[in-house]
Amino acid sequence: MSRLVIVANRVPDPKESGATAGGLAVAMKDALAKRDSVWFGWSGRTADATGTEAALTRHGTTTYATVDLGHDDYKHYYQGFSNAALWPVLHYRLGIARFDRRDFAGYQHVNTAFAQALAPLLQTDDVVWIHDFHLFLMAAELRALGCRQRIGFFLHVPFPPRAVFNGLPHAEKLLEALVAVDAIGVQTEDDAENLRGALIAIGKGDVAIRVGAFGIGIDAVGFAQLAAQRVRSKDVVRLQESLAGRSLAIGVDRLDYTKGLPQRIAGFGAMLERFPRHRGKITFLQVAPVSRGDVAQYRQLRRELDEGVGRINGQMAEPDWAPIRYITRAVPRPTIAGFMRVARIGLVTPLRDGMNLVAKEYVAAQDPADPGVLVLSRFAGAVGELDGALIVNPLDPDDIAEALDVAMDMPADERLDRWSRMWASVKANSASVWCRRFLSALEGKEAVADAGSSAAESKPRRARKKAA
Ligand code: ADQ
Repeated sequence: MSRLVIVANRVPDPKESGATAGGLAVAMKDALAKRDSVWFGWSGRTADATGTEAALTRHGTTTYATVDLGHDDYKHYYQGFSNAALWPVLHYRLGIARFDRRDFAGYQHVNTAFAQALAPLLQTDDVVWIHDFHLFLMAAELRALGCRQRIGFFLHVPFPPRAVFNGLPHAEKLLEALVAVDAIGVQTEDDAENLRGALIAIGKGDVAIRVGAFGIGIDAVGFAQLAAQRVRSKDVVRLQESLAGRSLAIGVDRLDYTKGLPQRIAGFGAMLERFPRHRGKITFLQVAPVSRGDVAQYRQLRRELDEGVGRINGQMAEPDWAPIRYITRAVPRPTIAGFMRVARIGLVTPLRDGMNLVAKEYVAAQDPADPGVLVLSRFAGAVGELDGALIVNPLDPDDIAEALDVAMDMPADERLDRWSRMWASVKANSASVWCRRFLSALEGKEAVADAGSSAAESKPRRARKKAA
């Protein structure tokens, strides 16, 4: 079997595996275990200049190949173009994006340097899978160095309509670089349509047909087991005792302006205002560790949340009850799984999200005998797979308030019915299924449009309709 070469901005810590690891490392676990592989990317450290020669360490069947980022590149490629320009634009937030030509130059420089460091490590029949928005240009840079391997690109975040994306200076350069990619994956059919539209508009219809929707999943069974085990752990028992019989609502996010946190806090406050019978009956725990704290928009968000939480707690709290508990420290993943299991309500209300794995993790964490209710944003990619959730507009605190009221009163049989549908879907679209589907398209075993998850899901649905 050919080697799999994964390229991502960050390389995971090889010591963190299985249930404790997060995100991409979990999603790639099966594929990595089965074949010889290389994981290439930034070491997480900065140096005087970005390295063009990777440091190698081997763990099991995987070689971890990392380069340091130069201080200037950290500023322009990472903080600048990736996080302050591309991230907001891809999340439909053109208005808060910040552009600087030096940032784009840094972005180009790092994509080139990464290609230079990776090219000498590649073998003829390797399959290269590049991840996410930091590395739009890298496939083209590899081709320029003569690399002929099959190259895939997966975008974990949304792709907005063309009119929004084109507001980004150099938008066309990013699209043109995708000519070098054999299979392009995005999370949902909407993202795929948007990206195809943008490519067709610049005369790249031949590239547009390489775009497919591959919704990412989680290690559903693994996360369910983790939650079931951790429910008896000291931290979870302590949390439960502190609730003194009250219901728990939980939110778990990186502290990011795409996650809709101020609106969620306002929605919780509106629920207590409009439905006062729930006062003193529910506690909302929001875990939101600071991320990208050195980017200006993130510092402002933090202040806004501190104020919002303070205001609601100040107005509503009783001597023996505070409505909101808000933690900006990191909480270990197994503990989060246990917290999710005891939470009657999972609040997942991003303003825009590629997929949102927290929604799926909340479903997986539930006790099948007494599952909780998921309140989910209509703008999360996960909404297409989780039709048992209470779907809300995350921009409307009153809509969130009404969903919370419904969730608080939902009878057990309805909770079970909604959860069972969602659990079946989360299990069926697991991380390993996602990985297999994308690799099957990338390795040319299936056309991209057929291998995509949305295509795979809609086929049986159409068939069922016909039979009926
Ligand atoms: P993220 O924006 O990071 O990911 P998400 O998918 O929700 O968003 O979470 C990734 C992981 O981080 C989850 O496994 C979650 O449990 C963990 N996590 C988040 N907050 C945490 C916290 N407070 N404490 C501990 N763990 C926490 C990007 C895209 C998403 C897309 C994913 C995967 O923005 O849309 O779903 O990639 O493709």
